[in-house]
Amino acid sequence: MAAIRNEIPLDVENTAMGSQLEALNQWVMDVARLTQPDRIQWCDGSDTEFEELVQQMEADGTLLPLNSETHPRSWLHRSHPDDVARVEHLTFVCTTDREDAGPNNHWMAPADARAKMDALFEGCMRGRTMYVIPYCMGPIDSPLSRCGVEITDSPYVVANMRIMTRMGAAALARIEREGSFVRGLHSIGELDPDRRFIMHFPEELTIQSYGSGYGGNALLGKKCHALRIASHQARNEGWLAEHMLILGVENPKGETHYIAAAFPSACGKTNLAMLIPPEGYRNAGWKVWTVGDDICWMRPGPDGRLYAINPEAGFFGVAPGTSEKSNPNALATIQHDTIFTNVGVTADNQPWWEGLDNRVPSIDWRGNAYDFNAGPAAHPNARFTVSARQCPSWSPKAEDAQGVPISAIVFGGRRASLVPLVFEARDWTHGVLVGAAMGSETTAAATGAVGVMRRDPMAMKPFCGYNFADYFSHWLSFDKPGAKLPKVFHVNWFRKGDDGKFLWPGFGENLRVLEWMIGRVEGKAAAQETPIGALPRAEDIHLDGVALSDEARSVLFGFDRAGWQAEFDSLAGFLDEFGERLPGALKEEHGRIAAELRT
Ligand code: SAT
Ligand code: MN
Repeated sequence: MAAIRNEIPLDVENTAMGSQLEALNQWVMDVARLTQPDRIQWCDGSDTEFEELVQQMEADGTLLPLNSETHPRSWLHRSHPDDVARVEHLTFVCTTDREDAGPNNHWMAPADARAKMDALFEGCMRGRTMYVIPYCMGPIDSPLSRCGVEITDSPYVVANMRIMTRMGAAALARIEREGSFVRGLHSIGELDPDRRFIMHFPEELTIQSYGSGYGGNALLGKKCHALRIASHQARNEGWLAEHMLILGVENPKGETHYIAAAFPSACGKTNLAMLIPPEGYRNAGWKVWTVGDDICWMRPGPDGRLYAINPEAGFFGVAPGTSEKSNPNALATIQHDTIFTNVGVTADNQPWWEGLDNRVPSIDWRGNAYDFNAGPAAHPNARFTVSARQCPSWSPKAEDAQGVPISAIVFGGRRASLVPLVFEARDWTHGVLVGAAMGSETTAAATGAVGVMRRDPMAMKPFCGYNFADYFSHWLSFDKPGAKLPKVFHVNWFRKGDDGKFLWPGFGENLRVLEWMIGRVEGKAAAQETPIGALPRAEDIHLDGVALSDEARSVLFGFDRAGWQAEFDSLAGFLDEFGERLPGALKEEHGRIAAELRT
């Protein structure tokens, strides 16, 4: 222990130390005893601290500076080639009772998990610096926000957490005031896939992550805290922690409706959140405002509506596919002060990825000379980390302590067949079933096969920190007297035609679908009732200027009864996995629609 130089800024060293900071200090000391770092650095979130970290990472090659004329203060980080995505098979929820984690999670008994992790963490920070990162998820003065402290031995994690959260002195002050915080312990360890675990102890508000330096495995404020642990807190405290973007749609009259939308990872949440209206809409005065691109915390306000905040302060977005066409706002956002992970670079050292433009890169994400036949220049899950404030469409309401009122909740996934462009749930209970029934083809955001259809309720399969059956009950519980709940919709931007091509143009044109939803919320837009919900006919949506084939029209706005019967049969099997714990109301809703489909 003599080797540890404890650099505690702020009041912690003084007698004014609050009891919560004492508890924090004690935990930090316990972790230091276990992990044996050479030094401890308490992060204050300042510019100076960031500059020093960057200098050190430039010196040791962790960060490679990019072209400073085209991309000032931007860097490339190459992760270990075996450490490029979330590892769901190594992610555990460790509740006392296995049933509390549910069939949707990998489970380990807390004592076993602790023993396993203690053995991994023992002495793992020798020769390294241990960083203590106090952070706040959500606007620093919002009652909806929650704090945490991440301890890590990765300066790359510190730099990313500084962008993704409100990190440093203000968060520490809130922790002292509030008393409770989520404890996250992280070490990159040896970056050995066989010595890698992401453990959650929701009952203790604790996270332990070892052996990965990548994204959701390592930036513990994100999926581990803001979804897995927060979903558990939210259930106890009467709110919702969801894998949703939040956007505001402003109409030409200057009225703004906020929409929260759940899609699995790498299904276009960032693109939708930063949508630029098609030209005709732009000229008429429509605007889209970005509040968040990945996570949404919502709770009922005094007027009975759901109010939402984005707990994050930055975007950890998928780079491949991001272009002037798909997402001009994202591209504008990442022109400076951005950390790129696992992208390729051009001969003049600009970041490059598939889908950006037609230049030919010179070096791939592993650092090898680019060879078209050797695979993509950027890893399919390559990412950018950037402050949300740099986004041209960043909403002035995004920092609002009270959050924004939600008019509509949207569920969606990648479905090549069956599922139409959009439909509206009949009521809240039906909406919960629509969310629970979500399915999507898997993407590169997690390791494993890509393109396999799996059930991903509310896009929370990898992120719900407790039994899905209880989660569905929690969702249903919001429907109570006085509640003014949002309307619930389902969308599918990914429907394919017989030729295997997407039928809907997507991107900015998706505003047409959002406009129809708002029309439904305001009681102005028409639809046709079907057993699965209210579907717009092609004439109910403004499609002027969109070239759609007859096939596209009939499929995107069509209802395939036989196909839906089969879907509901398969859904019954999925719901049965939750046994007796599944809320009866959901089972009844399923039965009601299944019966309607048969008549
Ligand atoms: O790596 S992350 O979990 O942060 C990204 C994602 O899967 O959405
Ligand atoms: Mn996500």
